[in-house]
Amino acid sequence: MKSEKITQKEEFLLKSYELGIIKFGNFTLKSGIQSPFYVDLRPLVSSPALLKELSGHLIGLLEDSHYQLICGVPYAALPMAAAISLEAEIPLILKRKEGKKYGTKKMLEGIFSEGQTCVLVEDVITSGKSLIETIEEVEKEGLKVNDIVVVLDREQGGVQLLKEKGYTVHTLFRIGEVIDILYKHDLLKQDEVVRIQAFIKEKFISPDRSPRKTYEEKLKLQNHPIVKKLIETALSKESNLIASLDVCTTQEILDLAEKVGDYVVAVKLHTDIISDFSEEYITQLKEIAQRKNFLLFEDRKFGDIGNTQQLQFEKGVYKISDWADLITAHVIAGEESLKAFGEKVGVVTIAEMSSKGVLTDNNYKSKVVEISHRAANVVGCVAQSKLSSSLLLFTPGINLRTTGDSKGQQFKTPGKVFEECHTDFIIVGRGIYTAVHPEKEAEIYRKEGWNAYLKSL
Ligand code: S5P
Repeated sequence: MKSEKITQKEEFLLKSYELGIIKFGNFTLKSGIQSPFYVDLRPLVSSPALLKELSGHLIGLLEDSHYQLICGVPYAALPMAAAISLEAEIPLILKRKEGKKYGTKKMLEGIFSEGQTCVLVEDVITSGKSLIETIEEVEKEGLKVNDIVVVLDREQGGVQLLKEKGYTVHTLFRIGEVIDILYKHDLLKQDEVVRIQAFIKEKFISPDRSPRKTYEEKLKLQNHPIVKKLIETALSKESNLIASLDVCTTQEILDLAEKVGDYVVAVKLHTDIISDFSEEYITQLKEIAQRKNFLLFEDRKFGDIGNTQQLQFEKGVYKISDWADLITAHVIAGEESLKAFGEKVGVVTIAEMSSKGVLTDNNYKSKVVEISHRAANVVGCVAQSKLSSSLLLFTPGINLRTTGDSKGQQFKTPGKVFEECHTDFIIVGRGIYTAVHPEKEAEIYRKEGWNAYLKSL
């Protein structure tokens, strides 16, 4: 041993280590990531003495916190939460992993009342995603969550994510600390320590540093016909450019569509800014779209209850459902509101906006993404940061010549969004339609976007 002083916490770790709670070697995690260590705290239930000791340590971490209830994240943390409850004499509530399909359909079991404060117990935190799900379900029942107590932090960004959301996270051990203790007690060799530390450093706050998926791979992840058409167009034109033609007369739109049509996969429109809309214009636009092989994307940003959205989509002057291949929609009115659009059109949800001071924070974005995964008609999201790879990411706020406007818009370059966010499609408005030669500028953006995509692979 390299030092004589041994704390109670260290002693606890060494005894737990003997139970096999952490193993070193090469492990493939559930996420597909190769890890040099594997942590499983479940063997602790086989030692009542250690479980009791653990609850003492965890209660110690919560010394300055106020809580009226304890809840464990299923399943591994359930016995830990129970042990804390017995030791601290504070009632436990049980969270189900799946809702009951009969009877009360409750997600939480036990006696509690709205407004009570509940501390959450987790065994290991990695990305923090399963904790966030549990917090949401507990908060949905009217309980308040301020503190979370975690036995082991794998140091992959989960604690930071929760802190950003305003929660206080108390961790008994960080993985780096565990490595240090085991090394100090000659249970790990130096080369293993170096390898593990490099892994921790590499994975920190980048749980999804996996390489981006190619358009061909993305094609296989979704079977919506619009995705197929969009990606096939992208591949055949070597373009990921969507031109946003935010001009106010039909003639300007038709002229621009002729000029930029060869370089884009879609033309995005705000039909409600057009002063002379007509069915004839739609017929002409559709003809250009077919001839030049691009899709029509109506950026209506629907944001009402399902019934109203359906009327806005199908009726009125614009009859969007008759001609749009893609539409944008907020999910502010909840998942079911998306049913208004049927399954023919490709819905792109607004998960995160490009302008300054947006209210679409990480929490909002993650809920939109979750819903978008489930909704059959959603093909992707508008966002400014990475999404899961099974959804297409559309990124507006792109400009090669300026960084913003006077009304809050913030611009990035195609290179930046492909590198940082693994964007699939860039949306360019003023960068193209205000140019002296929109067709030349469209070709520049097409090339920039395609090269940025290739570079990001
Ligand atoms: O977050 C967003 C979402 C969208 S769809 N930020 C955006 O700018 N948009 C749209 O993209 C916006 O309504 C406009 O039509 C286009 C960007 O235009 P630009 O002129 O700022 O490039």
